[in-house]
Amino acid sequence: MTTRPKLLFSAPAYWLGVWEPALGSTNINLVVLGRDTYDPRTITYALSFRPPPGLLKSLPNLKAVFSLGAGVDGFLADPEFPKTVPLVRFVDGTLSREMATYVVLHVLMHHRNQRALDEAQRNGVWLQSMPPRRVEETRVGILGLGEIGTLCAERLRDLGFVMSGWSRTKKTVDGVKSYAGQGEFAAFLGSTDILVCLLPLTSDTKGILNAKSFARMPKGAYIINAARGGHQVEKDIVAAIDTGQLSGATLDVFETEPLPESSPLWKHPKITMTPHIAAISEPSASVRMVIDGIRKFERGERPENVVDLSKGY
Ligand code: NDP
Ligand code: OXD
Repeated sequence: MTTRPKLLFSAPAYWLGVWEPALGSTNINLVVLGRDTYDPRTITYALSFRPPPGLLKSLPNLKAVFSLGAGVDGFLADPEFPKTVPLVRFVDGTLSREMATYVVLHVLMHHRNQRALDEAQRNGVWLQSMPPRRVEETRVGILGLGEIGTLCAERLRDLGFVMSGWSRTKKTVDGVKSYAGQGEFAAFLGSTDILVCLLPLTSDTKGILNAKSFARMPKGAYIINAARGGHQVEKDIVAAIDTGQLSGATLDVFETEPLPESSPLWKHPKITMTPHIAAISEPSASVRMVIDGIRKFERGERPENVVDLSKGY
């Protein structure tokens, strides 16, 4: 008799409304952390976003771990993460498209001076002295030309922006200039008016949005961070805006989430913030990924999007 795969679910409870019925029609047994009692030895798969540290190590027969999100830093932050167990991250067209919508919106809000126009409207001012710059004269640089960064670059390129991207390895994306590695980082920043961070958070990328990086950008550059709060040094962002080195920032992610009440970012007139909602994984797509992944592992195959732990993404 073959044993049924047992999936430990450690995620927000509101997701269960989708997961329970979907898994009910499969042979996968769902065990909900905090709700169900379980013998750790019986768990063969786990699903989470930021698992409690030590949880995964306590499951000796784990065959694989699935991430509810694209970023897996929440798993790798656990010093006891079992490094021999495959970790599968969420890659999906819906997620990339939602991210692209967010990025295009915030690039255009800045590029078209929309915030100043809104304020002028509220003050009853007919503000014609602030025509938008031309897209052909505005350079947008994407940090991280992966699944999400590439789609964002293509969408912005199609709007006419001058596009470039920075990644570890060189890329060939039509109409997007590729910069790669530390050696080309300064040149990339120097030719970027609007910088969009879509990197994974790793030891190499931590704190990359800092005073030194801003100083390499043209005066008045703008930044958008929709990746992870660990990429940004918030005090450096505020200082760079206050000196005019940066003209502003849109931040979806923060060093501490939820953003503490005491943070100066809440009320800063040149900072737009959103509460880590640039894109939310579509539950039914992630259910499909997990069912398909478990079937593959059970057949001795390897699904796509297994994280390379030596790179950390
Ligand atoms: P990918 O792994 O597909 O792409 C990552 C990109 O970053 C690759 O191009 C990679 O280069 C590049 N990169 C990684 N490390 C370095 C480095 N040290 N130097 C230069 N380039 C580097 O990831 P995704 O596009 O799927 O996701 C990106 C991130 O977006 C996630 O990790 C997550 O943090 C964030 N995210 C945020 C969401 C939100 O709601 N705010 C929602 C979804 C994702 P190479 O290609 O050469 O390997
Ligand atoms: C992700 C996220 O990584 O939502 O997918 O942040």
